[in-house]
Amino acid sequence: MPTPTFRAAAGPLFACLLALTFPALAEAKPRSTAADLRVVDPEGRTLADLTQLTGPARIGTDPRADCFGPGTGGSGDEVAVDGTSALGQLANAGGADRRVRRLGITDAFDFGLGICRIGPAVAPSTGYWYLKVNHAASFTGADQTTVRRGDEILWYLVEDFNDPVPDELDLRAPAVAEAGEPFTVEVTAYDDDGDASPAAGVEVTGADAPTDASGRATVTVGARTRTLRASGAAAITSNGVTVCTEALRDCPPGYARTIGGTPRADRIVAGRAAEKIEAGAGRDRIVARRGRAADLIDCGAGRDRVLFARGSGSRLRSCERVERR
Ligand SMILES: [Ca+2]
Ligand SMILES: [Ca+2]
Repeated sequence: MPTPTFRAAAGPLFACLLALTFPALAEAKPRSTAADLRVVDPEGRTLADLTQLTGPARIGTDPRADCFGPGTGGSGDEVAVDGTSALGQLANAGGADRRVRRLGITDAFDFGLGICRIGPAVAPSTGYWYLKVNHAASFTGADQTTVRRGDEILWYLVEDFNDPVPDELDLRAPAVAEAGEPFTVEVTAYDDDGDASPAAGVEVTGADAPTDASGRATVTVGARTRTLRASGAAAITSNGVTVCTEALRDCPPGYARTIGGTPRADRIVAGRAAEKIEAGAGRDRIVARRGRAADLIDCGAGRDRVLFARGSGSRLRSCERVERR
């Protein structure tokens, strides 16, 4: 039986002891920050793939979360989760993506919270939720793994801890392409340590053949938009890249990426792509003035302020104060 989300005994326990012994070394004030989040189940289904702000959360532990063995279910008590942690990010993601809203967490262990369920995917007694930060395995529990701005967080449900951990696929593709015209995409495989290599022989949505030895494939998209992913046997399905085949100004607002806020006041800065922003409750401030792509901005409850580019075609909802520049 593995310890909750931990990969080895000495490393996490040591890290845990350090954290307990030297709390002053921990980052001072928790602050909301944006990082990428992806959750993939063993069938290769993507349960979440967005940019999600971190933030403090309270999670009800679940007596049925006993994937670590009989008697390891949660107490049913609510626990406070550090906002800068991977678990804090995950708990907030449920606001923007209902597929990962339900979490099965146990507080049966002294050294950290254990995770059995994310959305519909439940760890069997032989498996565990594998957590990677910037493509490398995390050796601390999810409630102790710090998420920093721009990090790439990946959760993958390993069904059998006796099997080698699959490589993670990472897809690079353009956000716009000519309809019916072939273009090149590139797939990288990251191992458990985060070491990168070209992903040869994997499938990519819309590709005429699997990737070559350099990890490249030729893809053609006929529809207005199509989400591409790379997948392969014994590999963790890649991030999705949605390609639009029209001029950027005619592409659907928010098609390229979702950014999820927290129920508190957030400062959300959109990039150049067409982003769908779900700010959530709280007094949010949203800055979306970069690029010409149209964003889809839901400011949510609370008195929110948005600054966006004139002529971008962005669509707004529940935004009380609007400035165009
Ligand atoms: Ca918010
Ligand atoms: Ca509002």
